[in-house]
Amino acid sequence: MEKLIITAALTGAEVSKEQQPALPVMPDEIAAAAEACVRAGASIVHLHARRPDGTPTQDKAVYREIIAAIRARCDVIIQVSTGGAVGMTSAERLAPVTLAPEMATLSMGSVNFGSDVFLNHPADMTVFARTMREHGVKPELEIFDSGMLTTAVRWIKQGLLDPPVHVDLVLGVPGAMAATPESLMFLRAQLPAGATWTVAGIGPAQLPLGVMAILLGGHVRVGFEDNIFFRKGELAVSNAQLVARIARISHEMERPVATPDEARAILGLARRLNH
Ligand code: KMH
Ligand code: ZN
Repeated sequence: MEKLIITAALTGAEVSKEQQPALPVMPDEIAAAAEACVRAGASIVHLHARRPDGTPTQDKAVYREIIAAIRARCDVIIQVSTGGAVGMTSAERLAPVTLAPEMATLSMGSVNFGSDVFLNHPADMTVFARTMREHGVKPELEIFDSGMLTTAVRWIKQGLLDPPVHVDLVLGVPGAMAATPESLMFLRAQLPAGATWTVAGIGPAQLPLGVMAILLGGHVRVGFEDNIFFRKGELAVSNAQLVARIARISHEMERPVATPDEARAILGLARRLNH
């Protein structure tokens, strides 16, 4: 089994400092959190930007500042969000891809998202995929429901995505696929040939689905974007605390954790000279 890639989803677009006082929001906070997560075993950081007042933004200048601050502190695979926040335009969402990070997310369809709708029109999605290809950015395909995986398989056949793809199975968003072992097994059975995959369990599902992924040969995403608690009723003290627990469990299961360079090799990323 290949080494475990841990992604730290540090900030997200929805969680507030009121809900999680340790949420990193400003570029230097995000960079410090990224470094702590790398020390704990993360090899990818999934980034969302915020304005100083905490509201989400896809402003390229803010992403540039965050990425520079992270690179000044540590080596890690930078993955920017193109999901942004519900209601943003597709042009806004796409902006950080033009900074040519190593990876970016690509949502593979529309879905109810709590009391909102997370819209991903196929025409916009194809522009996202094409732009990532043009900038040498590897997409991580965000799969919130099973039809999105079917779309991914179709898009590979149509030449819109380059195999082998990397997939993130996001389970437990209210309105999308449930965070159950059965959901995970069902999706895993339909992965495109050669795909690498990670699991992002939402809320209390983060730990059990992460443990399943360790056992099944998948990879794991943790962090405040998806879950702010360490255990029931107890807030996590940091993103790194959540990373460290997954790394610890993986080590106990005799599955070593990948360094950023090892994760690059697993994901087929060419190391960039400016890292
Ligand atoms: N904030 C969600 C609406 C992504 O980063 O690509 C979408 C999201 C997915 O967070
Ligand atoms: Zn995200």
